[in-house]
Amino acid sequence: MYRAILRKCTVCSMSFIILLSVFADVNAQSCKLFIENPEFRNKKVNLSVITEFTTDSLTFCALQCTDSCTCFGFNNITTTCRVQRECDPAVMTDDTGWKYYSVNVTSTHQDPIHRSKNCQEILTKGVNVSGVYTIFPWSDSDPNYRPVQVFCDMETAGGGWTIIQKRMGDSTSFNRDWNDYKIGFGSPNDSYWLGNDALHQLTKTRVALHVSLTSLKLTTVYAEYGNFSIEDETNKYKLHINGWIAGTLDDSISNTGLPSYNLDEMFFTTFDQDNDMYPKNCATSFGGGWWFNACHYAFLNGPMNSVKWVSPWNPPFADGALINRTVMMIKPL
Ligand SMILES: [Ca+2]
Repeated sequence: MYRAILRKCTVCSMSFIILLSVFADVNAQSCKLFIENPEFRNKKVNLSVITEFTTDSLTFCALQCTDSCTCFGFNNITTTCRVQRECDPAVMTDDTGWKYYSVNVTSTHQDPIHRSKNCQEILTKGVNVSGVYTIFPWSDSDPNYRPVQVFCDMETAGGGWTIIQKRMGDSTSFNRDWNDYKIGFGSPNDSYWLGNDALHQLTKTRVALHVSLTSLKLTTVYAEYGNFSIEDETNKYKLHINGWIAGTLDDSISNTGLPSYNLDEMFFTTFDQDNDMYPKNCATSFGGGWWFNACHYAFLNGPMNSVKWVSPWNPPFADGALINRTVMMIKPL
């Protein structure tokens, strides 16, 4: 189905300042490309507004431009989206932060964001704003081919990071079954797990892993590893991780000093599939899927805002009730 959608997409050019192409209207099997109108910068158009709402995602805003919409405005200061029937410069007023995008119907070249395999590719195509983007981890000849929505961090340590795990509060449970972890769950705008199948695909070539934890006092600490990969489902998404290369956190995952807590070479375990080295099931005992040994000193998927979240990253975090947010992200080396 997705391949059919792609072929219906307009082939696009990169003539102006920014291109934003989205899988708008997946159900309607169409694809739109938008071009920014520089003359509308820091202006707000005051007629023909279909809807206005708050969002921090430019992509999500673009997705709302369907049917009678020919242009939309996005204000990254007030995080406001305006979907409009038309954008008439005769009725605009000064208002800081707005950019306007129009549907492009005349372009002839390949759109740059489409078909990007990961956030690093999107960055190298000149898009350097953090946010939600669509990536294509699989080639279009692969039977698993599908677009995947991710949050790209374009700022930390040079940018180009594809976020594979993000936790922003307790709205999304991470105590999920095998299939949920296989496919992925949650929302890239909020908390999510990318999905183990996509993670396998994205780590077939060498990537770095950047893990960060933010405390309740909003202090962020991190660890970075130079080798991170996940095998496929046949091999139970076996983890390979080593090569701590930087960070304000010590290595609590690959070489902890306690062999039964080292997670390198471990299989993935969920409450409904026990592949760990513990007589019981670590995922059941600790409340989330992970590459447990027997069991762990590092576990990013525990029950948020709870003392039941044991050793998110120990030391210094022996207790998950101290954690405000977490991020795991990868980038090709
Ligand atoms: Ca077990």
